[in-house]
Amino acid sequence: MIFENLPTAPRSEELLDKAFSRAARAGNAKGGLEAQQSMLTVAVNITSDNLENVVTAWPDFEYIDPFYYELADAIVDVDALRQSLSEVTWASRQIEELGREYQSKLRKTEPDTARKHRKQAFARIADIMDEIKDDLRAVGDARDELKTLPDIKPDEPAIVIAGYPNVGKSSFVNHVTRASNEIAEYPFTTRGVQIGHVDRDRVRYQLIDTPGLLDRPEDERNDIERQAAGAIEHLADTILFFVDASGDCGYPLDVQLALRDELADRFGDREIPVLTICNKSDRSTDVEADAYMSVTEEDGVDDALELGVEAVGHEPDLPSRDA
Ligand SMILES: Nc1nc2c(ncn2[C@@H]2O[C@H](COP(=O)(O)OP(=O)(O)O)[C@@H](O)[C@H]2O)c(=O)[nH]1
Ligand SMILES: [Mg+2]
Repeated sequence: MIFENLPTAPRSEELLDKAFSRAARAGNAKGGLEAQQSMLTVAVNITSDNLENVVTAWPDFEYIDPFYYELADAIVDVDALRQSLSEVTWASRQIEELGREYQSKLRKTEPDTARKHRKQAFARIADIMDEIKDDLRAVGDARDELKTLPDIKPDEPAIVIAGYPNVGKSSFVNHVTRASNEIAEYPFTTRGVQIGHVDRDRVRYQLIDTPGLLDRPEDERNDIERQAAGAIEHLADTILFFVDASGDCGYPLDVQLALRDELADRFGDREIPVLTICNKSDRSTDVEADAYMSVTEEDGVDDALELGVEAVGHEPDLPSRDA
């Protein structure tokens, strides 16, 4: 996952403390003018390098998969984040430039004057660090939040499981993926997202159960959920819409079918098939569906999965053995 390995962003004060204490040590090792010069070099390098590293660790939002972009944007304000990142870049360059300016002032001066210049340079570095204090904090917070995104791979074919609560979505994902199942938690739903994997003809398919996203009508979702559901549109290759014709799940069948039609409209525009899977066939099959199954009775489950896999219509681009 692209946000998984982002390093923590240092706080302004923290980075400044580190830079100045290393600078003091470097100064102690020498004397006179040279001490001032190496103090300046160390303080400039530590601050500007660390700031630069904060920024380069991030992927370029221009080029990331739209799925990740929208998902990230559901959790943090990506525009604001990019602005903060560019402020940090600005600060890094500003400090480098300041370093060059003061190094030339330190050339051929009395140690006392050099010391004054060096102190002035440190004060200006501290000012710059203070100016981007909030940006560094925002970048650090964004990193902490995005790090927890589940390991969904936009380039692997994805079968998204939708349907009202209690229709058997999790039971299905658990059943067909068994031990390979992982539970990840989206920050915008406390219920956890389950991602399972199945392999067919050397292609790995992701099965994604999305509680809170595709389990109720659009107008009942909050902004974050709506945006996250939008991200799913970039991801899904097929939607398996589960219905419980018995209504045991707590939602009447017509209400369930209305949600299915809403999704079919929306995903149909993107040519993503929405298949109706009647689960709990041990209770009722009284609905027109593409497949009937009972997860608990282990009846028809593999056929339903196979239907989803076929609907993906994925052209397997197998990794070349010579590569
Ligand atoms: N009778 C019956 N119950 C089922 C079937 N599949 C799941 N359930 C039950 O329905 C309930 C809700 O299942 P769950 O997988 O949590 O639904 P989800 O909310 O859609 O993820 C659980 O008690 C399951 O044991 C089935 O095929 N038949
Ligand atoms: Mg569930």
